[in-house]
Amino acid sequence: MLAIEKVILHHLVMDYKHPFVTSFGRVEQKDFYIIEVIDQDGYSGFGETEAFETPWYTEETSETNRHVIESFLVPLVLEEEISHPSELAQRFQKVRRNNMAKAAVESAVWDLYAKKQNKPLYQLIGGAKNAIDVGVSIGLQPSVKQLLNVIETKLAKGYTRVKLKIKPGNDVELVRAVRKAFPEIPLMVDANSAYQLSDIKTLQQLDQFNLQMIEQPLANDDFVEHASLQQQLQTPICLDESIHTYSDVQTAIALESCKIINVKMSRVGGIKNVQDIEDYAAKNGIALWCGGMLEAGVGRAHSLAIASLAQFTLPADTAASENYWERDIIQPTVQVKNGQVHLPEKPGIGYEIDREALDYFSVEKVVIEKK
Ligand code: OSB
Ligand code: MG
Repeated sequence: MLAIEKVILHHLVMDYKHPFVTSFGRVEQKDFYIIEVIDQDGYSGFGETEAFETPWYTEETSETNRHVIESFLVPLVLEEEISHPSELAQRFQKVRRNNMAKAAVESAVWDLYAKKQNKPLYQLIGGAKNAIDVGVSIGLQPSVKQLLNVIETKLAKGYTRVKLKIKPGNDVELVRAVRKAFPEIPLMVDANSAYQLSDIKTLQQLDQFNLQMIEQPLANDDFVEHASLQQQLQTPICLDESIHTYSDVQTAIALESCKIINVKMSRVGGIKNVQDIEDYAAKNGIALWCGGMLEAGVGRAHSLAIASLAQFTLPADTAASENYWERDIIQPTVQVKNGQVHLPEKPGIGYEIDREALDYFSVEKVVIEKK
């Protein structure tokens, strides 16, 4: 039994080394919370809020995460003991949506539980491998020349697949230039919902570039239109923003809206929901892979754990710490060698929290104790 006695919200602000630009906007810093859950025996588990400061990617923001966690989720965690972290998804169901808030707390409890079991989290959740193939997601660049340079640097670091962000006006010719410079690399594109079905002529032109997939071309609730687009495209469609729940996965598979799903632990509300989705995807032969939220080290460690599940067969967007940060908040930091991250074998997320770094980036600390 876990009896959580105290929850600390470490409010941090960290600057990215480089701004990350997508079709929906630009991210320059991460203003977020590390959730620390502490139990009666003094063990700590850690989770990370992954919403951005603006609601362009999903409806959640860092501030809504804090509100929902502080006012609703922490009381639900403190009110009753927990026999297993997989119970929390059910306990949190009375709070509608707010998946990123739920995931931050739920994943912290999984870390705590795994530490008490003295097991690496990836093993506890049934991970099937201890080395993760890693690709890199590259934001929109000011020019094609700069983009080609960035790709060159990333390939030199060993990443096994390159993902390009696209948007209307920065698509066919951009991908053509990249393909010309790098004819053989595993390549994919991500539109972050920037297109409509009426843009089909443009999207069909991407079929000539041998892309692994095109991620989220249409709006986040366009299951029917994605299905129609997929019928008229050779390139597999991968859904990202559309998938928030198990039933979204059922809908996407039933309608044939995609062939591949990008799973983010935070977007689907935690690790238990990832396990359920993985189970369903395996039964239905849908390939999964682990996406990224430009997380700091704690969220990234959780992402890497889910990327170890058997149905996650394509390279993850879990680049190394140094891809984002001058200084990360875990020790060791995430390293990519020969295109892979080797999962740490220590208990829980397997990376230590760098308490000095946590203090360095901290702007506020909210402590909530069991009454
Ligand atoms: O669509 O996967 C996405 C970054 C911010 C918001 C959405 C997305 C992304 C990425 C980067 O593609 C993934 C990463 O490097 O963490
Ligand atoms: Mg995406």
